Amino acid sequence: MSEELTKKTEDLSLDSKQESAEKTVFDSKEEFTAKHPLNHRWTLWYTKPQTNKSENWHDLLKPVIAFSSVEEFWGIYNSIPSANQIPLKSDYHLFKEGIRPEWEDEANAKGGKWQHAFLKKEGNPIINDLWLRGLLAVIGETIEDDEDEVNGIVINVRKQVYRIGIWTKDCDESKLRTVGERLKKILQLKDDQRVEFISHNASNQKGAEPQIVL
Ligand code: MGP
Repeated sequence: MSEELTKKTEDLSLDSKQESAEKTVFDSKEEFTAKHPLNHRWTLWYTKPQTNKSENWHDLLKPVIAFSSVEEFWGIYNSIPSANQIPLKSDYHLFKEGIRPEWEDEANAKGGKWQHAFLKKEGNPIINDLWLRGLLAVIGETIEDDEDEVNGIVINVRKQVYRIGIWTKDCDESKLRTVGERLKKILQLKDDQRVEFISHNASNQKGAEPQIVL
């Protein structure tokens, strides 16, 4: 029995000379340093909480770093504070390079956002995992088909909620449904939990109602 086990263990050896062993990036110096490019280059932004009333939105929002490969993404993700570690009233935004995470940017001006707010009092959402799932769906571009509708993703950390939103280029319902449906899956929402779409035009007005609810 133990001989058989030893044989099986040998067969599983990571020795790169063995035909049967699966090759990994560790087998080659060149592949070890290879980077896997993303379709787009992305910029991570951070909005810090206001510490005095004279600071406006533009003073608080800053780009942190840009990246264009899977490896750079993981390097950055693993070295920044996670979503549940950043202070209340702060946000992370991940947007295609060249698009500022603001309503005013021309790529956002005619668009809006799909979002879901996780109420903290309704339980402790696995927010770091859900945010990571959102980031991966955006940079891997699995959140949509070929529409190129998605500009970025945002998490707002607030006293009572974590809010995750996908910002889109347009408000055209036919193009947006897929993104909304996928966001619902990515955030692992139950049937009775909703994602809401609200145009940026409307989010500027207090008490505005969402245009689409899924
Ligand atoms: P918010 O953080 O998106 O909403 O916007 P929240 O969390 O519901 O707000 P809070 O009031 O409960 O904290 C908060 C405020 O930030 C808005 O009322 C605007 O003053 C400012 N703001 C937010 N965004 C996304 C923008 C933007 O794109 N452009 C500008 N100019 N201001 C913004």
